[in-house]
Amino acid sequence: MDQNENAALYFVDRHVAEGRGDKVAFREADGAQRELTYGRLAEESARFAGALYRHGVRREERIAMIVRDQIEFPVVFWGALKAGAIPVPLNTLLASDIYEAILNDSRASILVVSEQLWDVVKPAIEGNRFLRAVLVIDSDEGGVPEGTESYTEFVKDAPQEETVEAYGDELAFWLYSSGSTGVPKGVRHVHSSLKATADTFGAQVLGIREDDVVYSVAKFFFAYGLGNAMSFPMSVGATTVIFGGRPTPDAVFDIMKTYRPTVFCGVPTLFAAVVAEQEKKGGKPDHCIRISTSAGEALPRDIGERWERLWGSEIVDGVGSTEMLHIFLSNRPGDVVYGTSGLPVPGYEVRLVDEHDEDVTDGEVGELLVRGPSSAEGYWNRRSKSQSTFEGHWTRTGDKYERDEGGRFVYCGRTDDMFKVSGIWVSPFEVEQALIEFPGVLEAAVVARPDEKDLIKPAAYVVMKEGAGAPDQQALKDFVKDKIGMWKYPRWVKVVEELPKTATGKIQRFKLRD
Ligand code: 3SK
Repeated sequence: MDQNENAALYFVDRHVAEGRGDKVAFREADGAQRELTYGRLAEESARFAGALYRHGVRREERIAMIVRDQIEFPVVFWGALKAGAIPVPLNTLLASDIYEAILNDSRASILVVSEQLWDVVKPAIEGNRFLRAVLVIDSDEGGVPEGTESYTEFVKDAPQEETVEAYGDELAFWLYSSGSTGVPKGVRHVHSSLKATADTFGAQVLGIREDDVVYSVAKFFFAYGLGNAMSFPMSVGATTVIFGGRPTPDAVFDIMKTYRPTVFCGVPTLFAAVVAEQEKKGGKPDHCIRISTSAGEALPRDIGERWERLWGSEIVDGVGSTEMLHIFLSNRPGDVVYGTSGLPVPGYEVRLVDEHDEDVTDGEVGELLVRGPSSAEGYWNRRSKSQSTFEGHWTRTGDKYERDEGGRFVYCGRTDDMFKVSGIWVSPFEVEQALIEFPGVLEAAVVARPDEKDLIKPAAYVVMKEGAGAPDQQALKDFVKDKIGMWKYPRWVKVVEELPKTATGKIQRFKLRD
């Protein structure tokens, strides 16, 4: 790809010119189980671009998408890019009031919604002054809610438009990030960033190939899912299996058996649940996965090791961010050290700095800063937050890390999750890792809490594996004490049904502190 071209030329149109028109790009594993070839994607996205023009949509107008993982997602996303409009995929699990805030913030003029999500979206658009059309992706049964238009009718008979010229540095799409603190910010990405992540993590870490079949439990609306399931496979003409439903362990086993993915992209909570389920069933899973990736939250060592024993292939754990579009620090296939986030991805540089912005030495904890070709242009309408996050070429991640003797990066927690006990820093992540090694514990989250003398101590929330009863509190505390040190053990342990998490699986510890 010319660094100065519309990303849709490289990711979509090129495949037809290179003879991959009949190859399946996307295969649905649920719903109507449709397939979309590269050729049809090129045509249908050009038709969506034509329908946008016919409707009077101009360049840079925002096209909000509240669209499940289904084949219309890539059609709308690439169609908007072809027209020079800005697709804004939104998390499909949000509440009405958050949709209302985001739709107003983005001033999107078109909204595309999956019909299954209409009930939660409806109240969000009632007072909206910016939307000129709401398109509901309808099934064959026909009939869309009052005040909306049928997506099928919107694109019907529209001319297929040529992909508009665009600069690599030109804005292409936005993603809304709620981070681990919950306030969504519009993160603005440029055309060249999609190829930058495909050329770095996609090609040089994952080694994505044309004959791969990818399944990502992280959905398209997420930066992690967008790379895994869209730009990486589309950079080489591979196939993606898409599943709109909730990725339960049973659904994942079924997809592995039926659709035979070779690349599996998960998050730690899901890996933990799938491993626990496989251990309960006994035997080995039926699959042909050659490599798996994990992100969203550091992967506990124990989960990585148990997975590898059962699946016979590695999980490459890494860290990325919505601001950097994908993973910039990662383990490498054949050189995985579980419990670490590995090394910088080729093309990216990282630094660890103290509170005075001085580089820390190996073994000391510092904030992780990253520099690389896919950083966002900034946040929409958040000047001060943009200035404090994007410092010239460097982007602040808000993650605390230390570099071990081997030069690998070890996650210590979010900047605002770390706390001191008896004057010594405690990483909630380290305590959580120790807790999940205790028999019966599936997941854990640790936060700071003042004791009766108003001194800060760790408090733990644990989710137990199915069928495991409540843990023996004293045994659990002693276990953590022995593993990681006297002062770090949780003084309080509460068993809960589930932990509050972002859509990528990051634990929202601030909700537990509240
Ligand atoms: O959280 C992560 O590690 C991540 C990875 C890739 C893309 C986006 C994110 C947030």
